[in-house]
Amino acid sequence: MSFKKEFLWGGATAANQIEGAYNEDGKGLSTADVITAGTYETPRHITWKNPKTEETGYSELTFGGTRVAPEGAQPAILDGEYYPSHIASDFYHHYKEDIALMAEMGFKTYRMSINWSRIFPNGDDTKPNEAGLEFYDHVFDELNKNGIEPLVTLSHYETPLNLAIKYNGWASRELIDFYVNYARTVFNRYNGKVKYWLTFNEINCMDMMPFVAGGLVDGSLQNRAQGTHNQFVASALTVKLGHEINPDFQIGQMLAYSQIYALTADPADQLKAIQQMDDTLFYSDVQTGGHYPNSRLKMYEREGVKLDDRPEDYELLAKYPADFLSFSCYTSNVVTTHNDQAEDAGNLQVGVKNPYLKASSWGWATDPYVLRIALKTLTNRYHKPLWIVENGLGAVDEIAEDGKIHDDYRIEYLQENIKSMRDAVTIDGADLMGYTSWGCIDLVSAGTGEMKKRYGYIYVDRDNDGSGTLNRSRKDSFYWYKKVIRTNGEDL
Ligand code: BGP
Repeated sequence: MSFKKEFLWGGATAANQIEGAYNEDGKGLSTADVITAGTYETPRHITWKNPKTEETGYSELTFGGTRVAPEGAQPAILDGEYYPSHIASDFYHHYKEDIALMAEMGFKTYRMSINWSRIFPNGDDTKPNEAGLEFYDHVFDELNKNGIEPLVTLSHYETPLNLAIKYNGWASRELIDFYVNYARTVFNRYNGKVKYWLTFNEINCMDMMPFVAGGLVDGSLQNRAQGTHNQFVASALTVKLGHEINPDFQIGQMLAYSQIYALTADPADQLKAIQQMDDTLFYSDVQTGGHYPNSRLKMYEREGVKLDDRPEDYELLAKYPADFLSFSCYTSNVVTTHNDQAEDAGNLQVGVKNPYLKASSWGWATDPYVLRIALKTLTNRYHKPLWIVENGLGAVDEIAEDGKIHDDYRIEYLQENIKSMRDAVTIDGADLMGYTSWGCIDLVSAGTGEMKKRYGYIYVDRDNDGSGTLNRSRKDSFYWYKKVIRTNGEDL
């Protein structure tokens, strides 16, 4: 037997990419709701409206320490542009049907996020929005009825927009209290319904997408460093709080893991690869060990970054590490100092083309060893239980003449990746809690805002421009994954 009996097989999504219903039942706007082109970039402007005076306006997104919108104004959607998150896959109205399909596949767990802006529409409200809380009651009840254990991300690119506009997002220490208050509200409300939690999705992504991941209107290095520090502290406080509310809660940290290889044996390339891995692992180093590595402190010193920190921050970090370390991992990347030998990988991630690997249409290389290497690296460095909470292939799916989707390319990717993960467990002894592949139901891509970059076992009839019936159907990979779960990963 390769995987433990209670291994948690399932799939993963995020509220802003699947739910839709962006302004229903009292929900406020989140950072994701104002991304039109669906890129990680900060939008050019934010629109606002004063509910009392009806005055509306646009504000250029530059944040000079003052409010972007006038006092009393609220973020608002004013024009007719297309925002992918607004309807997305409409899980908000299809959740029963979707959970039934997950149950049919045999899911043991479902990773989802609570949309912070559904619970606290402005982020700094004194009272939560009851209708938002009720929606997740229904979702968790439905999951529990179907024997599916929820794994809930508290923050997955859903920072209330008001917090971005008013406080420059996570650059402000005030966000720590708002977030912990939100965590307290949902921990108390769903105590008994949810056991597994994640504090911040891909905590290391603030550098790449400061607005979406950190609510930073001004994403300078200083603000990104401070935003990250504030999220570390908020995460530790949340672990402390969660265990006080229910000692059985399992609260994890979450890292975007991409393996970096050196293109050549030139030590300069090797050093570059090590340095980039250190940049990624800095986040889990702090969240696990409680202190900043010297190389990071030196970099801050060189760049003139000054953290607004307190001695008690570090006590908290050391005392309340997460219970487990979860991570996303899709691909690997290559770096080199030899520009003449480098061929652009053509993807969102840093890097150079790997001559040994084939890549997806979006340039993400399929690496049959990456999960094993990731699990080995994280095990050796942290000795913690691990959970792969995102992995998968984004691809264009065509409907064949028989009306079905024959996604053998997806099955092939997943077979290679699950084999690699199985080797990490059986050969290297990684302590792996579960595997939730990304986008088990087709959803909006975070990187491009497209629907056509699909990851799902379940097809959703919706196109890039927002057309489509939203009907669900089973792809070939649906039946394949069902078999994988039934045999606990033995029959791939
Ligand atoms: C991760 C995010 C997810 C998801 C995934 C795939 O970074 O946590 O939200 O979207 O990447 O990326 P993309 O949607 O760009 O294909």
